[in-house]
Amino acid sequence: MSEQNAVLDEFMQGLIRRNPGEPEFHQAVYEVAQHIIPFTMKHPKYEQNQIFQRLTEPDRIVSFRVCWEDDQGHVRTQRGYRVQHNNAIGPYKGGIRFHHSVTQGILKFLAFEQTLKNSLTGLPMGGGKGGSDFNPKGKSDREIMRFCQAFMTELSRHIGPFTDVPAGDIGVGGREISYMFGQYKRIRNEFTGVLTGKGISYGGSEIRTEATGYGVVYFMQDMLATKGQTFVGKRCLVSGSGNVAQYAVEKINELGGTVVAMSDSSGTVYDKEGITAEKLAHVKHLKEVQRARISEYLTKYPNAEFYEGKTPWHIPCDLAFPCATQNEINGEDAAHLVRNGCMGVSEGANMPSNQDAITTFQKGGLLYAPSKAANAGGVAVSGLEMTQNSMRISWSRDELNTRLRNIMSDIHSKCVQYGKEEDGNVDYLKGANIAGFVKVGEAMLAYGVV
Ligand code: NDP
Ligand code: 2IT
Repeated sequence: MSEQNAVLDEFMQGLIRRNPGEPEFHQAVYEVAQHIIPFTMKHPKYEQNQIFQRLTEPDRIVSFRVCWEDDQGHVRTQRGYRVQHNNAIGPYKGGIRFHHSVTQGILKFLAFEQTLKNSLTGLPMGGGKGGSDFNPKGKSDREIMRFCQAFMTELSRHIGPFTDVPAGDIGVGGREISYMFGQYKRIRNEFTGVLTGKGISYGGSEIRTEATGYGVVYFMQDMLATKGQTFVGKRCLVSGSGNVAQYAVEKINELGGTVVAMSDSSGTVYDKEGITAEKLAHVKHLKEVQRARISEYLTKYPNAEFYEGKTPWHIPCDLAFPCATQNEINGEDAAHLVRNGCMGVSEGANMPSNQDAITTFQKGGLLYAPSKAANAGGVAVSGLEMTQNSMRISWSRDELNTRLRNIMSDIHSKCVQYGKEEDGNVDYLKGANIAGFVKVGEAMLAYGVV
């Protein structure tokens, strides 16, 4: 074993021992450590000051009970969390997830990734993540409101516009942010930019809703340009049908690509004629208004097919956009994509590809954009929402879209700067990890031992 591998191995063994039962956190740290450990061995100031070790230990984690009453008058109890991971370069910033699968380990992986992602945006934001094991599926609007209010009643004592600024994630969209913002305002008697993703008329930003999905596609556009290619005529798979997926599809269509699949946790819709703007409007209605399953797509468009319980990755495509959840692409799925001629993957979801899948993409020579780079557009526009709130102004859609486009290109350039290999290929994962780490690491060094 090389010295680097021995150090990496020892580091990971210690991390796993200190964080038992948190496989997603181990996976996220390994993905970064494989590049940062060798990097810090070449730059001893980071190693001597234990910068990476410190970066893998969250600043703090709060967990709290959330009690609420359902429509039948039954008392329900959930667990809420906020992982305040690192505030070296700005207030903690990151989404809130409501999903039955939420655990402390999942939020630790997300908060760790968020710290590096936020660093890549170039904006002054630290990393955090929160959420609850509350399952929003099948809940009435009033139940959602009561849960959001109960959750914020407790969370409000830990956040603030200069401390920690949460936003949306899985199960938390405009509706939930509004209920939480309303409750914060009521408890604190302050109208302040404490959450992002707010409605436009009460402190929200244009383009925030679209930003993650658009950014994922802009990043792919930049990767394709390095090969002299564009979206025109490319067949694309998009998993998920929530916020990120919807706006990824919208932008792919605008750039001349054809999306042939979308999905949710019940299965995949395959529409070989393409999910056009008109069909996408129907998906948005199904998901945002009716809160229905994706299989309902076939009621209006019977020429499509529905694969129950399946992900989209067996369908032939040129480009793939995982926009649902972590570990939704395994090694076998990745092998299908490579065999079927897929040339690029841009990750909308956080850590959607497992380690086997990433190895398969990289060996297959695909353009592979890891989530911390590709989906950073969402939090970037959240950062711009914070700026607008502080300045008490609102920028136009065009202004914000231009800023988002430039931020995604800057992130692409940073990945190339730190990830270009001797053969000319770009290892975007390595580039994103090192570029994200260096900015946070320099700030931590400046603060001394804290
Ligand atoms: P939404 O709640 O709007 O949509 C989530 C979508 O993913 C739904 O279609 C959902 O299906 C599907 N999904 C969720 N969990 C699973 C699962 N376990 N198996 C299969 N499908 C699943 O969330 P977002 O679109 O906001 O988030 C999607 C991903 O993007 C997440 O990984 C999130 O962390 C990431 N992300 C989000 C950002 C944002 O700005 N919102 C920013 C950056 C990253 P179903 O309805 O059936 O559960
Ligand atoms: O994973 C993410 O980057 C988000 N869920 C968005 C976070 C934010 O603060 O906008």
